[in-house]
Amino acid sequence: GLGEERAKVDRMFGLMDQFLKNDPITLQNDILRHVEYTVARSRFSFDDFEAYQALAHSVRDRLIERWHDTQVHFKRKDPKRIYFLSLEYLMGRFLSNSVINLGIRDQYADALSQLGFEFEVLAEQEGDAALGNGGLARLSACQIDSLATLDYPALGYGLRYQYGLYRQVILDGYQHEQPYYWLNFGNPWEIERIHVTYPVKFYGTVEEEDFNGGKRQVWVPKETVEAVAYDNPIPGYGTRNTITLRLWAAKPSDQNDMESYNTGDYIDAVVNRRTAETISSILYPDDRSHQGKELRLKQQYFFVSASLQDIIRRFKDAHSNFDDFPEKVALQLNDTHPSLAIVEVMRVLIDEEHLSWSRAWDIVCKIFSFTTHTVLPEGLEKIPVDLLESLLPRHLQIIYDINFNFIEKLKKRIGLDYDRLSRMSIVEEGAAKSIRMANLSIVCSHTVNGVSKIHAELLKTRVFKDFYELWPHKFHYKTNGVTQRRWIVVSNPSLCALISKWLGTEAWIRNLDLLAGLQEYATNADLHQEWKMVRKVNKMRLAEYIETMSGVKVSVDAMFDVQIKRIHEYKRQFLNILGIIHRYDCIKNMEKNDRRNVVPRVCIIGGKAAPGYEIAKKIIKLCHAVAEKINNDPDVDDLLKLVFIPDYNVSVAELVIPGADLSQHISTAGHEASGTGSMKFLMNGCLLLATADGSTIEIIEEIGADNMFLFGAKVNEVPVLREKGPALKVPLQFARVVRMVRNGYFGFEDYFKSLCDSVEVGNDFYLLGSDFESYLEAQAAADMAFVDQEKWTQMSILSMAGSGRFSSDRTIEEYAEKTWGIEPCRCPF
Ligand code: Z16
Repeated sequence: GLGEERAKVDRMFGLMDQFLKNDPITLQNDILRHVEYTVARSRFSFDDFEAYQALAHSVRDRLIERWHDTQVHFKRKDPKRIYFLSLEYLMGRFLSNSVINLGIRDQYADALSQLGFEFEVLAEQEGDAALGNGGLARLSACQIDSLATLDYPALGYGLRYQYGLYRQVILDGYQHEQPYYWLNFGNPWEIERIHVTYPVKFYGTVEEEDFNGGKRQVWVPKETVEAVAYDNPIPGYGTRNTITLRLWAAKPSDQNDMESYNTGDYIDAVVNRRTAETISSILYPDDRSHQGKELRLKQQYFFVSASLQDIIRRFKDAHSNFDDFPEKVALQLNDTHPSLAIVEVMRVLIDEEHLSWSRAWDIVCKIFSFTTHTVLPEGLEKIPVDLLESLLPRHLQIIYDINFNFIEKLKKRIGLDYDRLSRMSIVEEGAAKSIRMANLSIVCSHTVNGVSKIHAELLKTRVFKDFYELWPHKFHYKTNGVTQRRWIVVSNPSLCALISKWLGTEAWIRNLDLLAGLQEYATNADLHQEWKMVRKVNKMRLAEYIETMSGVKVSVDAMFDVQIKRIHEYKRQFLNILGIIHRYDCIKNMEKNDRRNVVPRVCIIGGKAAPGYEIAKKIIKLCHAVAEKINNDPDVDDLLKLVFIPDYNVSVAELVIPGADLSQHISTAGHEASGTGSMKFLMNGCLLLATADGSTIEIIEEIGADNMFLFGAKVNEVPVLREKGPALKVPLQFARVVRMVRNGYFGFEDYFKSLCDSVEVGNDFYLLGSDFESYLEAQAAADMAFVDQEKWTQMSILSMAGSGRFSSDRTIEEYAEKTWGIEPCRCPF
């Protein structure tokens, strides 16, 4: 019986130690064994990539061991679990992060060097796991790392796209997208679970059926696709806990086509089966526009249905009463992308588990929490009703019922204010009826979180004002954070060593607040010297990369000024480029003698544009056109360089961020929900040039405005400025640099016309013109500070020392305590 089983597991736990040893000899044997038997190359002859593969498999074995122990432990303790639902994860490379979190990086490095290999070189063989677009997806990855490190009983669910985010290739300065078929060379970091599969159904009709003397609705689906689990073990740092990131892949199901086989249509039937796989094959590359495509809706439901079957199966293994569900299960919706989960839980509880509507609704209202990542209305997802009706007819009915109940209750609270009722309705009426996924998520979640303080303010006063007034208790925020394991320990090993040396401990890797201990050394001459050394080495590495990627030679004595993030009008890369043009123009118009006073700069821009986002693509082209002119102008020489780094992704970020002196976060105030890039730069001692937007506002509170270069209109000034329209004051210098672009100074004047139009007075929605003067002032202040290297170094140290609050560990602890109600569950040993 159960008791016996328990006793057996207890006995095994007692006996268990690590099976796998980590001394250099064992590791060498292990790697060579994998070369020969896993990679199937001769152990006397293999190249760097094959060495990487063998090394990865050796690490994988160690991950699996701890992962098994953690799963057994969770199962025995049966704690309340957090299920993190996200359609996107930007994990980047696994190797370095894994060995560091496992605590065996140095052992591997030793073992490899005795075999004649360098760990770093092999680590670079790995391609990024790029199953997401931008900040939202990288946030999921950072949070997963924190969930593992803090011992939370967590499981992340996602989709195993075969095509990750496209590879950006630049031809003649234009962006081209190439498919990124990342599984080409195998993926040692996942474990295919051929027995963990669930059928996912689509289409069909809803029929009425007799039931218990009454009637009930049943869904008769028409198509079935099989979901197969791929588990990615996620090791925590400084703990044995290793949690699961479970990604679903779509496979054809045998339930569909029995009939066609019988009718002799064998070939067509087999060809048709393959279309099932397209569901999980491609990541949508738009980070916020939603086109209402059927395939996207299929992906969302496929994801939701498989994850919930898995969650409910796990619950039922140990429990028989669904009233206990909220004590064991918390579901986190990462944006609205997985919000069909709400409807699916209702459907399963009512139609399959035969709970009453009100019991099911009670449960739903206790388990979901929702985090939103935007303030832009175009970022809010809507699903066309006719799409839902054909793909998921029963779900549409349930949404209507939820909405009906909601609106009836609402009428009792607010009366017949039809404007407000229609704004708050889950269903948007109109020519093309649609479902507002944000409204659905708010109505059915117990908590709605924003991602920074200002973001939550905007949600409460603008975007979701109506809902806030109805349910003020639901609205909260958890300021985003990033993991210091990847963004310092993995990506900046020399800074990591320096911090540990000066703090006299490595404890900051699990408790980032300890960085504040460096504040007292901010003017220490020895620290300054070591600090500058570390920074210089990182800049040299970046300079080398720039030269190989773009052929441009840059001086490491120049200020490295970086803006890397998705290309968006609201992020204002165009403002950055216009500032660079202004700088160029000034240098050109200067007396030769005065040029000695110019602070040399290397301006670095990188980022992807959504394939259909015309203006964003023009910004990329402009960057190249301007770079071409500046970089080849002998008048300018080393005083100014501009480089575009192609194919920006997680591993490029790991290389660029440690080498940056200054980074730009210059969104129009009120548009960046949080921004997480700034936190990574801060941790690496890079100074920020920024607007008071998103989490920058909280960064100011931590490190002080004196240690940053702030500029631009404030959140509350933006609507006032927009109000002014054509009467808005714009500096002459701005008109001048825009005119240079417009008149073909950099060529391609026809192509750049619409870009220039977008910032003309009266049309300048993102207020580039009205912020320009103050932007130039902030840039001048940065130049001034850079000249005084002691001052700069002090600001740099204080930036890093003040970054403790922006660890995702802090974010996750807040979620765990305030939103999810979960506790750590630490695997023994
Ligand atoms: C995304 O990356 C974000 C918002 C959104 O609606 C869609 C995508 Cl793909 C970003 C925000 O723009 C950024 O401010 C924030 O830091 C990030 O999500 C994580 O919360």
